[in-house]
Amino acid sequence: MRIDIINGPNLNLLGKREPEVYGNQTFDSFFKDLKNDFKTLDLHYYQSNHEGSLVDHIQGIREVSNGIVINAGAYSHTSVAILDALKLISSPIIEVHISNIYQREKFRKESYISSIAEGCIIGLGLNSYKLAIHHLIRTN
Ligand code: CA2
Repeated sequence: MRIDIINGPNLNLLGKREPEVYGNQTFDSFFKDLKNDFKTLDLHYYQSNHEGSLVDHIQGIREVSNGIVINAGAYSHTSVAILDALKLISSPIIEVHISNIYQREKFRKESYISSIAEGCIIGLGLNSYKLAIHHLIRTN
């Protein structure tokens, strides 16, 4: 089973800035832990700060991915282009956020991606990703 984790802008800074909001583990270190926890999965990770690159990546994995875990970062709240790319995916999509976007500024409370996600896991730190993967394994 192939699962693709996709992170949007600024998530490359995880563990390096704002630890009070986003924790102190880098995503690279977390991804190593994930690969160890889910040894039987074909787990892939992609991060970009660029909207078009994220769209290209989503199009590229369309026919090979069995499940997508996406944190589009700030693009969650703005990007119709990423929404449209995700709409072309037939495998399940889980939206995740590290912080609880409902406890933050008003502009973070809406996500374009939520409308097409099978489910959303929000505010549980990096554990949001792990729970999403557990769900994909159990249900698909
Ligand atoms: O809580 C989340 O996962 C967010 O998707 C993170 C985005 C934010 O724009 C969303 O509203 C909620 C921002 C990611 C910024 O990541 C940083 C990580 C470390 C230091 C600075 C920024």
